[in-house]
Amino acid sequence: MNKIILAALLAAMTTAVSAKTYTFQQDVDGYHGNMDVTLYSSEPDSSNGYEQELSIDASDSGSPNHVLVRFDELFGSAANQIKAGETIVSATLTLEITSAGSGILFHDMLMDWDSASATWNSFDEGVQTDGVEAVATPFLVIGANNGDTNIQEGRLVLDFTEALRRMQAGSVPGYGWALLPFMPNGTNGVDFYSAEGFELSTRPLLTVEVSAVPEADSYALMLAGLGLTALMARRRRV
Ligand SMILES: [Ca+2]
Ligand SMILES: [Ca+2]
Ligand SMILES: [Ca+2]
Repeated sequence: MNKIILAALLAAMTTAVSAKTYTFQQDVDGYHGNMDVTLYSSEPDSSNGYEQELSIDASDSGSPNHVLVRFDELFGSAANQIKAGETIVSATLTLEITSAGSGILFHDMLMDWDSASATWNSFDEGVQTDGVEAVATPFLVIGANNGDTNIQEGRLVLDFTEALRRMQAGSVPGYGWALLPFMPNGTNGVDFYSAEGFELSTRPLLTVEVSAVPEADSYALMLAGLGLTALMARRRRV
């Protein structure tokens, strides 16, 4: 193959790969797929999906709290959805922490749930990391197993690149994440604004950067162009 043509083709392909950033935040730009709820062992049958803040705590006045968070409708063909064939370059989850505290262990959920009905008892003593309700190993751990202020108030940005890649690959069912306290000493609760946070800008924010590769037909078009160029080059030589 002619080296100049090859260089031109590679340049065209490189230009065609473009970066794009999607953001998902409840009720912002038409997105409504974020759900979250605190499961209180102290109120085992009450559903609290409407609350403006969520709380992860090993001992909230003696009783643990678990939190569930999920983002649905991330993948699809709509303008503000991650398309098939787009490669996830990076992803972050931003939380607005309202009560500093011990820490959080993040686990992929394996059991389906809804924020309108999930309770401590509907999950049978909250969420177990048993490979049935949630994946055993946390994919992200922040803070420490003590009652200190390890997580500060304010904006917390977490690397969720692999979490989003697992969702896109379908290696997790897409039921979001369990946010669990360190047991038994994570007694300083970490609170943050929920999908119902009064100010939209304080709600959980998922930011996903992708690189978009050209569709198969645009490659075909480029190859057809290349073939034509090669043919013309050969004719000129005769
Ligand atoms: Ca909620
Ligand atoms: Ca359970
Ligand atoms: Ca606290």
